[in-house]
Order: sequence, then structure tokens, then C-alpha cells
Amino acid sequence: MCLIYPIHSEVNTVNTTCGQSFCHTHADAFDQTATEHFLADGFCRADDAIDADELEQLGELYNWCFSDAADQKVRRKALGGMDEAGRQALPQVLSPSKVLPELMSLRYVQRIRAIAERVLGQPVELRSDHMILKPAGYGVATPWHQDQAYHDSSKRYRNINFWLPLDGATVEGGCMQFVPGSHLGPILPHEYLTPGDHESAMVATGQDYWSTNAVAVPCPIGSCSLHHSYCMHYAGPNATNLPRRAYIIVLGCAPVSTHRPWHLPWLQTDRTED
Ligand SMILES: O=C(O)CCC(=O)C(=O)O
Repeated sequence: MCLIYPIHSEVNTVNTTCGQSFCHTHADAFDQTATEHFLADGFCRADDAIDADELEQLGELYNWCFSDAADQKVRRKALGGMDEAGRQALPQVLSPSKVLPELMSLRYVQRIRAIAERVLGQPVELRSDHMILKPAGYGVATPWHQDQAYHDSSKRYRNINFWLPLDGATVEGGCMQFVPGSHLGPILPHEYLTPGDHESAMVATGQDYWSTNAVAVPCPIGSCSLHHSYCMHYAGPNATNLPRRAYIIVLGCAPVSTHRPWHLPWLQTDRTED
């Protein structure tokens, strides 16, 4: 995985302190080699995906979404429940582009769309978008999960999540972590973080097991990580004194019906496209 690269490719690896490596490449140079690594690992990083002027514009829209002014205008979800001090430790805004359509006009969206179409080999559509804030100092971990665990079990999804941390993200600040190759296996058992609360995050069984096999993908400012919707992923707590602001856009092809739906008992009747 991710070890040998043809000399002509612009795909690079980052060797992490734990001896793991991951692939990254410039967003505008996402070539066949990068695609192959993404398909083998289930994740990678695209660098220089958003320009400074757009980051500033996005930052203003993002802050507005979490402000009192947007209270009655945007859809929110308490992904991490409340902490002991009564604070939302993982607030989320769902589908911000429905209220702020200008988000979809960013050049950033054109760039990631080109990557998604290259990887999936066909035109893609916006499947969903959301914003997850990990407040400075008390933002909790997003538990290990597969996005597919949230979805309709009778369909097979071909989605790619583009995860953009507006201020960059370090391991201490809650960057994304992935388990290489986990997208090639089945949907693992999940449950809700707060039992019975379908607003709370999905939690896969074996959290320690996934952490042991994790590769963290820190992002410099302007980079985004991307992952396959079956890839097991996690983001650590935010132990820094800066909020971790992430904007996630999910692009993909229409899901296809499966002859043998998975039985996902945790879903019952509630389901989202998150
Ligand atoms: O931002 C996070 O903490 C988690 C994001 C995530 O799970 C996703 O993009 O699928």
C-alpha cells in the first residue's frame, strides 16, 4: 500500500511518526496514480485544493452558520451530545448549501468534482454537505465509523467525502484518521453514541482495534482529505486552543439497488444522507 511510486507521478507520501504512510497530491494534479492509491487505500489527501480568497469567504459563511443569527435558518444536529458542562461538544450544521447556495459556486467545488469524476469514472452530483465544529479545548472525538452505516441498506453508495479543515488540522486538533483498505470489507456493526438518540454519531464496534490500525492524515491549510464512504474513519478530540472547523462535501453517483440488502438493525426507520 502506498509504497512505490512511478518517478513521473506527482503523488507523494507522508511518513507519519507511527511509521505509517499516506498518499497526497496537488488537487489539480490528481492523476491515474493518485486514483489507484485512493482506490487501494480508501483515502488520501489533496493539497492546495482551495485558494486563500475562497478560504476567507468560506470562513465567514461557516461562522455565520454556527452563530445565533442563523439559529432559525440552518438545520443543526448535536452529533456528540452534551458534555458535563451542558455544552454541545460536536455541533453540526446539515446541508448548509441549501441556505447558502453560493457555497456550490466556489472554485474549490469544481476542483473536488474533477477529482471525484476521475476516481468514479462518471459524472457526479452533490449528495450532501455538512459542517462539523470541534470547539477549542472540549470538542470530543468523532468515533470510528463508516458513512455507509448511516445509509439505506438496500443501496450501494458510490460516494466520496471531501473533508476540508478551514484552518488546517493536526492530530492534536482533531484531523481525520483512516484504516487503509477498510472500504473493501463489509459494513461493520454500529450503534448510536447516545443509545436511542438518532441525532448522535454512529459508533462502530471495536473502537480500540480501529485506533490501533489507524493512519492519521494531518492537513496543512488549503488541503482536504477524501475518503470512500465504506472506509472506516475517525477524528480525534480537539486539544488545541483553536476551534477545528471542517466543511464536508459528499460527491457521488446515484446509489444502485442491491439484491441482498444489509441488515442494519441500528437504522430502523431513521436514516440520513450524512
Ligand atoms: O469532522 C469530523 O469530525 C468527522 C467527519 C466525518 O466523519 C466525515 O466527513 O465523514
